[in-house]
Amino acid sequence: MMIVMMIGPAGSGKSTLTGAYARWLESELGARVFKVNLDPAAEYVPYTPDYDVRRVVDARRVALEYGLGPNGALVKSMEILAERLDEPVRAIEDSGADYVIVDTPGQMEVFLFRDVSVRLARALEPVGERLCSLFILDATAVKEPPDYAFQLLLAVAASLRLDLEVAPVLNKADLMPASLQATGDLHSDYPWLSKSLKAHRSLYAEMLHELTRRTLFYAKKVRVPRVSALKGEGLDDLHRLVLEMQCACGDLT
Ligand SMILES: Nc1nc2c(ncn2[C@@H]2O[C@H](COP(=O)(O)OP(=O)(O)OP(=O)(O)O)[C@@H](O)[C@H]2O)c(=O)[nH]1
Ligand SMILES: [Mg+2]
Repeated sequence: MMIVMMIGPAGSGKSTLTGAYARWLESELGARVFKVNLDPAAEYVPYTPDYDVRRVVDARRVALEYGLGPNGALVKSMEILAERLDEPVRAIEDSGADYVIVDTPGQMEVFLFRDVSVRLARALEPVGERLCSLFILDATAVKEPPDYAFQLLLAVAASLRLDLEVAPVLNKADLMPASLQATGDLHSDYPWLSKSLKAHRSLYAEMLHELTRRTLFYAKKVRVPRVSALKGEGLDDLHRLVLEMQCACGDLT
């Protein structure tokens, strides 16, 4: 069983890609795929989850019960989920699927940079033959170099925080003009990103420039697949990357 965790900024396409990649695995490989929705605040999920965390904790009910706003309710929901992780873990274990795709909450910082994600990663590690994570980058952010640099930094931070193999994926490639030279790999993007951040002339861009330069030390060089979850394009390339992560050969270039 291969477990793939989809993480990434709000709206980058985690849920759309979960559905698209699952359909691709089923139709191209005849694989048995188990789809997990771990977002307690999801109003709409563009696939039919085989396990839905909203059965255990629903952010809307939590908001009413504890008198919280939407963000406070999500934080509380994550605290509740952290104590009940055995339920999704057991469902995944029992599924007997070839591939498990775990779609995580849109409020990435509440999930990723809190204890719950690390606990989940450690609980899932012994379940599958291999656990890896895809960091979904939103290609439309490339138009604003500081926003794009920030996403690349988050991808590296996520990998270190989870202590997992986390590979970036550039999604929404269908919206990316061919002239934009972004690859999604910090090492390859650094030369043009550095120039663009310098030209931006803001303290924010200056800080990001300094951080990206230093983060190169922690970032692995990766060949990043360009996909369109919406159009179902680039999924064969994405799958090759997942297989490379599975064989743990350590070279994702
Ligand atoms: N053009 C285009 N739109 C996409 C693509 N992938 C996702 N979208 C759109 O982007 C929006 C957000 O997609 P979601 O899949 O909900 O993103 P998410 O990361 O799960 O969002 P949250 O869970 O709310 O953080 C939706 O309107 C999708 O239709 C893509 O490859 N191309
Ligand atoms: Mg989502």
